[in-house]
Parts: sequence; C-alpha cells; structure tokens
Amino acid sequence: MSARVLVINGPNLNMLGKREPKTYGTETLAQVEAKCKRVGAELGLEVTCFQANSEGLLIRAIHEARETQDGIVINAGAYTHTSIAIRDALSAAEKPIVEVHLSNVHARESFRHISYISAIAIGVVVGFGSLGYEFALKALAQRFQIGA
Ligand code: DHK
Repeated sequence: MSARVLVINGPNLNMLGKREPKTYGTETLAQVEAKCKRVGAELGLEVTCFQANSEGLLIRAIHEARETQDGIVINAGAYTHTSIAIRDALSAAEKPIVEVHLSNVHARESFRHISYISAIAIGVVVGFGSLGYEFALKALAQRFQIGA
C-alpha cells in the first residue's frame, strides 16, 4: 500500500496566481495541487490536498489526518507565524511534517522569520516556489522508503 500524504495550504493561498505574483509565483493553487498529486504518484505517494482560510478548518483537517494519513506537507500561510493552535494540532497528529513556504520568508519582514511549526517539522523548505512542495514530497517518500 502506498503512503498517504496530506498537502495543506492555509489562508490566502487560494489566491495563488493572482496574489502578489512576484512573491508567490504565477501558478494557481489548482496547478500546484495537480503537480503535488502527479509528483506524489511518481514517488508512490497517495496525495490529498486541502486548503482553508480559517484556523478551525485547518485544525479539523489536521485532526482527521492523524487517523487517515502517514505524513503532512503544510504551508500554513500567515498562521505559521501566529498559531500555537495549529502547531499543537500538528504535534498531536504524530506524523512526519514538512513545512513549506513559496517565498524566502527569511528575506522578508521580521514577523515572517518566526515559525511555530519549524521545531516540530522534520524539515523546512522555503524560497523555491511550488518546487518546494516537490522537495517536501520527495523528503517524505524517502522517509517512507519508497522511491526517491
Ligand atoms: C505564504 C503566506 O501567505 C505568508 O503569510 C507567509 C507564505 C509566507 C509563503 O511564502 O508561501 O509569510
């Protein structure tokens, strides 16, 4: 059976393609999610994608992932820098987590340099646009020892 990975995108990432393209790129969320599924399949991963703008919906999806998924890739958007609740949900999931950001958050405003998620992730990928999600999936696949 292939490993199951949930790719979570947080607030404002539904606006990808339209939102500040110099920072976040020109691909839409649908294109990024399609790429995650394709790359995941090549790596032997069964990828499910989820996006929400509200903290509660993100936490509910993480709680469900505890029961249904083997790993999580998350770009929590601005909640990365603010939400202890999302971090606690991720801890409680007890799965390998990879944190992704499209932009290089460390080259931006200082409030983006803080992440509540990084300390509980197996790794963090920032600044490579949607390629970061591919790196994250490859890292999980390697961890599950299937493919890459
Ligand atoms: C996305 C966001 O929405 C921001 O709030 C983060 C992250 C950075 C990204 O680069 O993907 O600060």
